[in-house]
Amino acid sequence: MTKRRERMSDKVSLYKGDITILEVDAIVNAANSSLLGGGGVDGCIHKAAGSCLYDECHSLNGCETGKAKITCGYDLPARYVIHTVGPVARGHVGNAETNDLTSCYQNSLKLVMEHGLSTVAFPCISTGIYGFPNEPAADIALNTVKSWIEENPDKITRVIFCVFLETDFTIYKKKMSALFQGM
Ligand code: AR6
Repeated sequence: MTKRRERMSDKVSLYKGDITILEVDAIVNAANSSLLGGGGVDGCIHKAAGSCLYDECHSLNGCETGKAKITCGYDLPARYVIHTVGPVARGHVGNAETNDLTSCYQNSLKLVMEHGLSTVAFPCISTGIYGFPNEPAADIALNTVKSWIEENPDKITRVIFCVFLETDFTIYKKKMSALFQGM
């Protein structure tokens, strides 16, 4: 049987399951540009956080692709939600999709740092309804976070990659053990 939690290093870990139960400083939401909720992980986060999250999101005037905005976590165990908007890839990975997905991770981590937070959990942004292929999306997520940790070694205590599907768990586990050894 596959283990559902992997601690790859002091700084990163892999968890398979529902992001809304994680007791971390911030969870990241794979939102759409309206920030007013939707399906997938976005729907789960809004449902678990309650209607105050919708009200705060409503005041933010949306969010562009690749950018990120932060709100309180309300009824979630997480203190904050960082809402980022991934590219709509529909199976295509070109420069625009790659750059936008990279920006999602970078801009989310920038908010983590600006708010002095130390633990953050990411879902597999864009790989569900937005159709970004899983393997290249994992490469972008992992390499962007790795670079960020290397550039900001004192700024964060833990990044959790929260996957939902067995296929992502397998992809992340393999890539993470190669990429984060000794970190
Ligand atoms: N916890 C963690 N991951 C989850 C959860 C959960 N509770 N539920 C789903 N996932 P998606 P996108 C995984 O579709 O592709 C929404 O309608 C899911 O298995 O949520 O960025 C928004 O409003 C997948 O691995 O996000 C946008 O319109 C990953 O989360 C659009 O979908 C992302 O899948 C965004 O699409």
